[in-house]
Formats: sequence, structure tokens, C-alpha cells
Amino acid sequence: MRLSHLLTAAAIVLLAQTPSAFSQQPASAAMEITQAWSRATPGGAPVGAGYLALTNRGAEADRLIGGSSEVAARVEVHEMSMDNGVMKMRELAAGLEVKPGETVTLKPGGHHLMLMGLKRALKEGERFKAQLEFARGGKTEVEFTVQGMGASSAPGAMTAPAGHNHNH
Ligand SMILES: [Cu+2]
Repeated sequence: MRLSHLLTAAAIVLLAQTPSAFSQQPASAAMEITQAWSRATPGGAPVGAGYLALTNRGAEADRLIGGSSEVAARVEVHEMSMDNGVMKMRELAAGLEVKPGETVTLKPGGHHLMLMGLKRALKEGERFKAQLEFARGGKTEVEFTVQGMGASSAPGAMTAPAGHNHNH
């Protein structure tokens, strides 16, 4: 299956990263945040996007309701949907629920974080900080890694469609 293949590739990349990659853990909540990435934006772009995977290790459901970032005026949780054959997005007013034991992945074409009022262009290879807010768990600091403009998945998995892999 394509999805499981991508997830496996992402997991391998995470294992290969430095220990600091595992430090994006909420202090108070049971929500595990991994694979936080964003896409480079052209100069003057008013918005950017953030993607990540949320795994609920706790016993209670929680909801991602929004956040803030040093690079944007505000951060919203968006969903994509088809409306008469046209892809549209809108803010999830009630937030994005993650049930106990569940992993929800925010990715291009699906749920995503919208960086509204982008203060500057996001450049490939840089990192920026954001604070995510959960209904139960409160606020959590996360660092996003900026991928290229054409990136479609978390670091490492994006090279798969081009037939490139990192098996040596
Ligand atoms: Cu959006």
C-alpha cells in the first residue's frame, strides 16, 4: 500500500535524525507531534502551510484548535473538501480531533495548518517555531522544517515519486 510505504519511509528518516527530533513533546499533554514540516513560499505570498502527524498517547480525545508562529499573524486549522468538483478549504471551527491511540496526519490535500498573514517568505532548508494549541493539552512548541515548494510529504518520503530512494 502506498500510504504505509510512505509512513515507513518517514519512520526511517525519523530514526536517522538527531535526538533533538524527538524533543517536540508537549510537557503537559499526551499528544505526540512528529514530522512537522512546511513548504517554501514565493516572496510576497500571504499564507503558508504547516503539516505534521499527531499521535494521541493519552486516554482522552483531544483537539488541535489553532496556534501561533513567529512567521505568521495567526495559525488556523484547515480542512480541504470537494465542492462541485472544486477543491476548497475552510477553517475547522471546532478543531481537529485526535482520539486515544489514533494518529492523524496533516498533509497537502488534506487537513493542514494555515499560516495566515505570513510575515516573510519561507525558505527551503530553514526552520521556524510555532506554538500549537490543544483543547485539553494546552499549548505546545513545535519546530517546522521547510521543504521545497514542490514537496508533497514529510522529509524523506517526498523523493519516492521520482524513483529515488535511500537504500544503500
Ligand atoms: Cu488552508
